Amino acid sequence: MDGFEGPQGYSERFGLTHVNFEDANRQRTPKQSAYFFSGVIENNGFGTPARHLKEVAEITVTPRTSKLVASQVPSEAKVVWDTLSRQSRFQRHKYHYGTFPQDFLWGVSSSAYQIEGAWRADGKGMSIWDKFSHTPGKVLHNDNGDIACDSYNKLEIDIGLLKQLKVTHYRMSISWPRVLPDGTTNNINEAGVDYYHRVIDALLAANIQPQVTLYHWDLPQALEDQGGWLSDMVVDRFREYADFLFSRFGHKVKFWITINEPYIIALLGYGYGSFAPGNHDPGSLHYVAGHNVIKAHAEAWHVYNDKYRAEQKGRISITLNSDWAEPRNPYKQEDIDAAKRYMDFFLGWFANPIFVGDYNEPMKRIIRERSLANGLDKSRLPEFTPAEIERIRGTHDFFGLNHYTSVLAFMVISDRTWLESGSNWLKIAPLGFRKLLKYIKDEYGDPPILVTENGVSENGPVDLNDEHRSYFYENYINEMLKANMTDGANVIGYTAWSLMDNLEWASGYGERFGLFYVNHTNADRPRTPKTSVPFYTTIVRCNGFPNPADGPHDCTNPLFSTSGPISDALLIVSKKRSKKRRDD
Ligand code: GBH
Repeated sequence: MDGFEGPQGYSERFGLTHVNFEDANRQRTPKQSAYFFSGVIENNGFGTPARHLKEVAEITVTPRTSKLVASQVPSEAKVVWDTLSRQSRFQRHKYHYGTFPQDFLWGVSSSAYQIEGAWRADGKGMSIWDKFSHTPGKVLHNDNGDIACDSYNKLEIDIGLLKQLKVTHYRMSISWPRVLPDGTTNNINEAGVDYYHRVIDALLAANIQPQVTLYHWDLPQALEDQGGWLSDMVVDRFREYADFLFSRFGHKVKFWITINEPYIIALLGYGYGSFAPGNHDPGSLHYVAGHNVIKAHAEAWHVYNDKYRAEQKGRISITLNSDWAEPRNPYKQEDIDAAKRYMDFFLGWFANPIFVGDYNEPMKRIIRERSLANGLDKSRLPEFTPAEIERIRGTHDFFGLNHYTSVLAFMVISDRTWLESGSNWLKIAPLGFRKLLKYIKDEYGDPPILVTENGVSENGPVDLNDEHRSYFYENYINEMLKANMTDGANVIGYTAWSLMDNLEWASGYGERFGLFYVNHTNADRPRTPKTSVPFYTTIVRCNGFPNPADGPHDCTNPLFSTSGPISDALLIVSKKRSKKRRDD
């Protein structure tokens, strides 16, 4: 039991049994480990594996008996850290059998600039990414999207890929300057409009529903020349562009996403400058850009709501990206506070105005304090007027979510035991996905959540045997199943990033996220399935992970399916692979 620990006195507790030293009777309470240890003794070891696993799984975390510091986190969502982050390693890794609701949407995603190419074809205008990628030194190897995957000319082939995947949905984006070359409805490029009609028609003919993003980062350069997202003129231009798209495509498209990842648009485009348009001003201007992105989104939503919804009967929302912040020590209040702060400044920056109303309080307070301390006379974070707050609040039909990776708070680092990928920012950490989904449920009013991106990359030599991608999809999707079945998060669909290898923005063609490999040195840009294609397809066809114990399931393709969790052997292989990539 807990006892006197030499120079540490009673502050360090080694006991299987908790002792209350403030109580005259020194009351003893067994800790969870006591039950566990007695089980080991009773079984004289670990028994048969299956039996042991089941017993351990049934141990629930008992509340701590010692006093906890009162929470400084003003959020209901902290329950995610209080519960899920304190799960035992075993509970966390437990595989979950089951399938998703019958009407679950399975998809795969891409974006215009990353795949289309045809950068000057048929009257298309320039975008900020055309200009940025043609500026030497901005993109790795000076890669650009001039040809990309040449999807502009490979419609039939790409539809074939989607059929092969058996997805029900395809998330794609429309290039604004392809349909409106100068960004305004004064000049309509009908050839560009036709192209998207052909894409959408081909999808519908194949019984695949299009999920169309209006803006996936390729702003018309003509609008950037007038200030881009730093100027509020863009709000009106975006409203007109959205109105135009609904009028032309709304009878065919029932899923709209206004804007992809405002966080990246604002911070990387206008703060760090590592993405187009390359504006470097960390501290201030990204908040201005973000402010206009939020207003533009809200205007597009209102146009649809007021003018088109009744007739077209579609759904429209925004896609936000967010890491999950895991407290480095889930029993330490400081670390939980740091995790909450990370979430407020990342997901909350955009989720709060849209799902709750106005920027969140911690962001407002911290940025104001720092701005004043720096001698500014007002906060670097712009303010919404009360009318704007109301106009923006509630402009969502679902919560579009892009999620890839997690970080450890207090210090923002990743856990070094997490598997690596082809992108240095992306560590494979399925555990964060479930928690993020539960957090969104708790923090933002239990919205229907549509996962609009999730995936993993590789770099270096081509190897079509991408076990790390199958491992990633299996485990992230399994965590999503737990969020859905165990935590009650209302997840309505899942979209894998990406259909095929494509231009990974500032990383060029060097990081490959595709289910299909694209040879970018071959003029035909041939597409070849990686081994993850049948793997993902099996999950789609099975609508999750039916328990093999319930008997054989038609959905599992005998050639490629695994009958349960991917084996540890495979895990080791992909560890080796990432080490090899580092050595290369
Ligand atoms: C998504 O962003 C994008 O929507 C999609 O277009 C993209 O292909 C996909 O992810 C994969 O990256 O250059 O090292 O500074 C996810 C958020 C934003 C993560 C940019 C990587 C660049 C890191 N991404 N970030 S770095």
